[in-house]
Amino acid sequence: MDQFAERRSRLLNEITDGAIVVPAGHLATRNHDVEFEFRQVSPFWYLTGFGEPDAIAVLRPGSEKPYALFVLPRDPKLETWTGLRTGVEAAQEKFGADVAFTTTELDTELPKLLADYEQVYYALGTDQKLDALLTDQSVKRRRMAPRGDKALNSIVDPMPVIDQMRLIKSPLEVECLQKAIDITAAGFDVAFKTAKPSVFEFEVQAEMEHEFRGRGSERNGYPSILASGANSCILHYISNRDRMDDGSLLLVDAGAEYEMYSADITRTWPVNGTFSPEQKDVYEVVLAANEAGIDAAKPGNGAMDVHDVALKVLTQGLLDLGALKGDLDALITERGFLPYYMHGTSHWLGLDVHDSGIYRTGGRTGPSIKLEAGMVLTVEPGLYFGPFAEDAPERLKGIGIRTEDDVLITEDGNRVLTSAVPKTVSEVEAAASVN
Ligand SMILES: [Mn+2]
Repeated sequence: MDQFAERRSRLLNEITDGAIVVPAGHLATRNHDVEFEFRQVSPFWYLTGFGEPDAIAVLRPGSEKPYALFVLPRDPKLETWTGLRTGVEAAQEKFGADVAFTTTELDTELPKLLADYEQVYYALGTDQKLDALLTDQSVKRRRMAPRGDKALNSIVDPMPVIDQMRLIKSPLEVECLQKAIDITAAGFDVAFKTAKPSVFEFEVQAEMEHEFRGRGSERNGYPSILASGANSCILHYISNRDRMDDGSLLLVDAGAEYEMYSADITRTWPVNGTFSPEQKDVYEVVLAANEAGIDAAKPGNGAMDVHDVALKVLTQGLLDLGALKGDLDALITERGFLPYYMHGTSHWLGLDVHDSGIYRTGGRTGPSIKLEAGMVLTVEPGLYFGPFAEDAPERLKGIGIRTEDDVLITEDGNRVLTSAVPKTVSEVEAAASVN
C-alpha cells in the first residue's frame, strides 16, 4: 500500500489549488443480469490500489484528512451473489483512507468535502454521476456565492498530471512489468510448440493463456491476437477462429497482466517451422527495423525518433522487396509506405497496454517528448501485404509480419525486457520446429 500512498502525496504536491476527484470504473452489463468481467480503471488503481467498482477517491490539498474514499456499502444479500466488499471500515484500515463513506452518501458528503475549494480537478465525462453532481454543485455554489459560499469556479482535468506521473515507472513497477513479460514469454514458448498445420488459432491461444494463468497472471492485458495466413494483415484480428495452413505464418500479439501491469509482445513465425524465401525476406526487413528502433530508444532521443528510424528501414525494405518504387525520402514524406505500414512503431506500456502519457508537445506536428530513464515503450514495426494492398507484388500477398519488444529506457541506453523471446530467423524457426 506504500506505493499508492506515496503517489497520492506526490499528486497532492503537484496539485495544490483544488480538490482532486478520481472515480473507479463501473460494471458493464453483458446481458440481463450478467456483467462483463470487471477490471479496475488504471488511474484510480494507480492512486488507490482499490479494486472494487463504483468507488471514488477524493484528495484534498491542505486538509488534515486529505484522502477520502467512497466505497460500496456492505450488503450481505448482494455480497452473497457478487462477492465480499471492503466497506468503509476496511477502506480506512487497509487502504489508508483518512475518511471513508459509502457510495450512497455521495450526494450529501462530497459537496461538504469540496466546499472549501474553488477548483475541482476532475476529468469531465469519465463518470456520469460525478458529471451531474459537480456541475450541479457549481450552479448551487454560484447561486450562494453572494451570501458567502465559495464559488466553484472551475473543473479542471487532473489527467495530464496523473498521466505524467505514470509515464516514469518506479523500480517496483518495472519489476511487475518484467514479471508480466516473463510470464508472457513462457506462454510464447508454449505457443511456438503448439502451433502446427491444421490446428485452430484458438487452440494455440488456449494453451498459451493456460500457461499465463498457471504462472500467476489473472487476466490478459488485452485480447490475444492469433492471426495465421492473411489474418496476420488484420492489425487487431481477435476472432482467432481459423485453422492454420501448412506454409502459413502465425502472428501472435499477446500480453499477460501481472499485478495490473501488462506485457505486449508480438512474434511471427512459420507454422511448419520453416520460412518460405519470401516470408524470410519480409521477416528480415521487419527484424532490422525492430533492431534499429530499439537502438534509437535511449535518453535524449525523442519518442518519435524510434518510429522515424524504424520507418526508414521499413521503407527501404519495401523498395528492396519491389513493393515500392521511387525515392526513399520522398516515399517517407509523401507516406507512400501506408499501404504496407499503417500504424505507429511505439506506445507507452504500463498498467494499460497503451499506457497513458503524451508523445508530442505543441500539436500533431510538434516536437516529440524526450525519452527518459524509467519510461517503458514498445518497439513494434511490421509489414502487411493485406487484402487492400492491391498493388503488392503477387509473391508477397497474404504475408503480415510484426515483431514487438518492450523496452525500458535506462540512464545509459535501454534494457530490452522481452529479450528472452526468440526473435531472429534461426531462433524462431528452432522454437517453432514441429516435433
Ligand atoms: Mn503493442
